Amino acid sequence: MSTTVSAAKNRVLNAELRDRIMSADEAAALIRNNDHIGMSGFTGSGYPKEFPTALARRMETARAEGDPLRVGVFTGASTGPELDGALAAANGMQVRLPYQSDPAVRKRINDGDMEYIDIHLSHVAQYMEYGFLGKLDKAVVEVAAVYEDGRAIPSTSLGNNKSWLECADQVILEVNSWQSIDLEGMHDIYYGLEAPPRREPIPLTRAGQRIGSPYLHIPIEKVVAVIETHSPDRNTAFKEPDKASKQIAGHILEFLEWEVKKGRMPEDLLPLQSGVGNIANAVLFGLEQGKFRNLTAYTEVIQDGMIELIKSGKMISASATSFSLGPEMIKEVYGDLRNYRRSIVLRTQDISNNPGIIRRLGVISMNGMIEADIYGNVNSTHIMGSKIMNGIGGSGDFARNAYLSIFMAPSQAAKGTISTIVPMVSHVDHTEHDTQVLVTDKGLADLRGLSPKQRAKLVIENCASEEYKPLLQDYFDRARKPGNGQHTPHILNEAHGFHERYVKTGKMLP
Ligand code: 0RQ
Repeated sequence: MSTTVSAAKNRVLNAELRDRIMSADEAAALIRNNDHIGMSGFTGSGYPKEFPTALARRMETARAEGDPLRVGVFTGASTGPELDGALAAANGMQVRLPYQSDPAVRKRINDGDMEYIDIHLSHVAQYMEYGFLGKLDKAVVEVAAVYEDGRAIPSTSLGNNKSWLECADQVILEVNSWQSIDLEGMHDIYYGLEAPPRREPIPLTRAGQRIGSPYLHIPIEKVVAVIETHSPDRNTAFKEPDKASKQIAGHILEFLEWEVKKGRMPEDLLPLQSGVGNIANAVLFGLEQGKFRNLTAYTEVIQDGMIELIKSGKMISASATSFSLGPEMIKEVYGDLRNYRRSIVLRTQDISNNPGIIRRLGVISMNGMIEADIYGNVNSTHIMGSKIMNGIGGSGDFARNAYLSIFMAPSQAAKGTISTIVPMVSHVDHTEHDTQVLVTDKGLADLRGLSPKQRAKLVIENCASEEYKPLLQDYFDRARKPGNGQHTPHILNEAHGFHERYVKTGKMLP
């Protein structure tokens, strides 16, 4: 490379791209009704900030003029308020995939204002490439800088950016000077993933290994707009772990120690995957205080708890597709990326969440859940069977393929009006076949090698809260009455009785 970005005055070193610099409003004017747009962004990191806000403004104006402008928005995962929040407020999304966690988007979906396609994160790129998602009209991707030869230093998440750039008809770049150029060298973008039957094995055998390029290749000829921005990533702060989260973390740590003692895992464990949410973060903080050393992570997001593990030297390498840090941790980590890029590698999400690699590495997967049933089926996504919470995200990529798959939740939700252990889940994301360990604040149930009835006994005994235990036991006892199927006993007209009662009375207890 001839000029380094640090030596240059600006972040757009390619002359052709410099000629295409324009305002976010001018770029938003290039969007047509019904366009499908692939945007960067994974949690509150690396998403375009000025373009979607300008697009939302244009949508409001278009509506006032009776000329609707609505688009399909595809991303890596959830994003920030300037993207999901702004477009939902303008009711400007016809369809959204593959994951969201914004309250305004959630409301639009649950009110029926827009469609939501909730798919495994590892599937998105191939769905796009094979044409199942229709045509991709635009890619809108945030990068930290672009060199004269079209190589870009990616931003703080990679998600599906490589696929959006390859599949879209036209590309809009946000070049964000708020992002540190010390991100250069942190990413690993694998350009060797061909479609079957040409697909060769991905040559990745260690969590922290680099197998690709640190740069995204920008197709200069497709770029129709470059927007220069200086806007921060936005993630909400993690809550201090509460009592239930600490208890869950304690049960998991004790269990992992037991697995090591039994010789089923090495002393430095296996690569960790930790899901979204406060409980997952609490487990990472628990590991920081525990005795395990030389830990690695093969996961989706680098959270605060993982940074603490790296800082204390307990974690030696972490692979993910995105940072997902609270505001204080953002300041600390983004200010010291030269140091962190020695132990952190960011990949595209078809590699960070690749089922084959997860199985190969033997990942320990830990994900939050909404509810589980007595047989081990898990609902990660729906409230009372029909309202979406966030989405399946990467939980399925990891849970089915992990060496050890753990699901966790407090035993009660919504001030005790809800039991998270129920007779039959109101929606299934992870089947009983994929759930190996269930954990609540009450305890842990190791379901490996057990039949459905044996699992139910253990789940009721170890995971249910005291208030709901007798109700679950009574259901299970009556379900086993002669004449009922004795493999996975259920009383069909009562299986969702807890949920029905909650919908009618506001509590699952009679
Ligand atoms: O509601 O926010 O109004 O207080 O759900 O619950 O206990 O704070 O749990 O933040 O860990 O999130 C499953 C949603 C858990 C998350 C889920 C209510 C509860 C509260 C949140 P409030 P908590 P967490 C890879 C992994 C799917 C994606 C995934 C998730 C709110 O973990 O989205 O795993 N997982 N990705 O009160 C009704 C119940 C409830 C309930 C909890 N049974 N019924 N409401 N709540 N249980 C990473 C990525 O993919 C990026």
